[in-house]
Amino acid sequence: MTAIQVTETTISEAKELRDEFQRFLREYEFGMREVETKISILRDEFTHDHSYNPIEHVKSRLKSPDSIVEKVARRGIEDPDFDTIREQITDIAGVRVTCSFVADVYLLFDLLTQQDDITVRIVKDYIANPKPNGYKSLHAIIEVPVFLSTGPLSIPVEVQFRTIAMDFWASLEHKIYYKFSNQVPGHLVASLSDAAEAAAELDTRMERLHREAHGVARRQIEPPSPRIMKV
Ligand code: 0O2
Repeated sequence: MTAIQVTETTISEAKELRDEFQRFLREYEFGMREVETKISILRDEFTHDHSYNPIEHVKSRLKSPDSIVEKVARRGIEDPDFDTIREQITDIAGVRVTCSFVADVYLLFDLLTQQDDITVRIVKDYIANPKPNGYKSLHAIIEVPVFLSTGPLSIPVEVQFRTIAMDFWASLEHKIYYKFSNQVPGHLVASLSDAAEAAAELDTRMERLHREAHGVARRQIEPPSPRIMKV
């Protein structure tokens, strides 16, 4: 084994890298906070002005350094520097918005993505087109401006919109895949697929029930036009 010589220079280089990495992550944390504020303003406005809260809960996370490194390797990015990671890995900051009903998922998506300072980079509609395993969610990579003392930055944030039923399914599926280290037995894969259908059926029934109970008036809250095309 080759011995690594620890010199004053290597220590100071390591410290510099650590500081740069922390600064890099902080930019994403700021972007995430901007998105959280936007969602929380929408939630408060809905609660006060429409006497209805379409958001059940909001969860945010910054990708861990290990998980960033793992994704860089999985994507085959060679000699990665901060600029390449910024360009290629767009889910370092993530916000998950869990809504009551599917209609609310799209409403919230529209209300957020149509704000003037937001740029939509990618939309993946896994509700209209679920993944083969049954995964459903509406994903958007958006860019939000962050104003620092050094000037403005445009930070990508992945926002996932889903219903409570979709969230319940995704979190159980995630735990099962983790437990079996991605080698899930066939019968469990089939059960998960059945459960995804049951969750979708529950979403439909609950939304119908809700509309019957409250009428359709609430649906008249329309986002500002034009609507953004979903892919
Ligand atoms: P975490 O810890 O939630 O952040 P990728 O799979 O990331 O290489 P891409 O195109 O970036 O490719 O991903 P995509 O399809 O937009 O989805 C990424 C995120 O969506 C995942 O993040 C999960 O949060 C969620 N997701 C996507 N597919 C599934 C699925 O089949 N089951 C569950 N439970 N979640 C899913 P991370 O980074 O994997 O994890």
